[in-house]
Amino acid sequence: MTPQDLAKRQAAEAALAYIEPGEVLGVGTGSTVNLFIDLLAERRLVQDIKGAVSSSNASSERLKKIGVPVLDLNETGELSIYVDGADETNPRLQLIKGGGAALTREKIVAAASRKFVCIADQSKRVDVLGKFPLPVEVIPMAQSYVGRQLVKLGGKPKLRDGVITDNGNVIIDVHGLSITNPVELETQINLITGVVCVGLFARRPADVLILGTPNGAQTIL
Ligand code: ABF
Repeated sequence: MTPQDLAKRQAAEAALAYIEPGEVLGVGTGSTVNLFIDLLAERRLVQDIKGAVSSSNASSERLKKIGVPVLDLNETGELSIYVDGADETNPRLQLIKGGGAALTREKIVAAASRKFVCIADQSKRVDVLGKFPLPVEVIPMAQSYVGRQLVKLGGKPKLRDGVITDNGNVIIDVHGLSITNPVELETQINLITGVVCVGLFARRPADVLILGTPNGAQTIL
């Protein structure tokens, strides 16, 4: 395992403590979450959870493989916790997410969860969001129009080649941003016609951040 993978596993392991037995779990997407899912099986915790609401087809498949029932958010109602990764986090636990193209369902499940536990290796920690290109999910017919509006907001938009999301849309990655007011920018991009979802989790940041290092994990509230 590389030091970064070790750090991710440390964060994933620390997140196990937040599982509430008998509850439905919200489960995100990405390699850190994959380690979390694998640990559910390794530590024989599958029987402790009633089921999971997943943020992507990839995570759904991985959960089914270890015997966790994948449930429909419309049937479960509010969830106790949502465990997911991030591409960047600032000191206020505001995140950039969407590197895995699952941002829309991730944001939906996070919104429907009482506690969002973000698990990430320490390399994701930044002072100012934006070095990681900001993912925006867009209705295909609007990609050029949305691109022009993102330029007006100071970004350098680039269509993510060869990617269609689980919802059938495209992703525009916005480069060159230094996001000093994440809530304002999230609102501005949300208002652009044709935008489905922006990968800024600032209006609803993480409630707990578990930052993994190769030697352990630091929990930030
Ligand atoms: C997911 O976690 C995405 O929003 C984000 O891109 C990803 C981070 O990936 P990894 O855990 O593989 O670093 O929720």
